[in-house]
Amino acid sequence: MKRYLVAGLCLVLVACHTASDEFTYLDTGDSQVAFYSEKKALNLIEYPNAHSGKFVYKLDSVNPYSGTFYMNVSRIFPEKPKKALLSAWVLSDKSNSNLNFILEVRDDHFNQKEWLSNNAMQKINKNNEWVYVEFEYDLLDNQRNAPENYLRAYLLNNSPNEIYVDDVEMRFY
Ligand SMILES: [Ca+2]
Repeated sequence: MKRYLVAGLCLVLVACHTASDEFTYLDTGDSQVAFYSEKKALNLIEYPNAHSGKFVYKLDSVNPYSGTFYMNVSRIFPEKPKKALLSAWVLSDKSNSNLNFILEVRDDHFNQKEWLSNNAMQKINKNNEWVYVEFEYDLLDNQRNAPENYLRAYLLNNSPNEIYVDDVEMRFY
């Protein structure tokens, strides 16, 4: 158990170059394949019905955030990405939950330029089953893809109910 926890908490950036014009960053919560994060995630838990592997993020009122993607635009992509797609697999009681997908645009002094929030509950049509949810962001708007910018992306549970999240992915193209 402890060995798995250590592996799960070892947050290492892994980029997957899936096509000539696309970069993907995947956080399975399970091993070295995880987002870069400025701090350790305290809410990775072993879950019998994980979407992948053994670990998922448990978002509740104590730890409402998933792992955070956080990267300078100039490092994300060889050329300026035009769009970003934030996706995840979500398991919740849809009637009582409030999950948001967040993209922040920050400058090189960590000042927030934009905070973009999308409510995912309209896309979650099953109770307590894994559902795939995605939101696309236009990075050409407001010069979000300027090389000096930083992008932060994560999921935020705004309800007191437990929501489980697995395989959070940021894709740029
Ligand atoms: Ca997993």
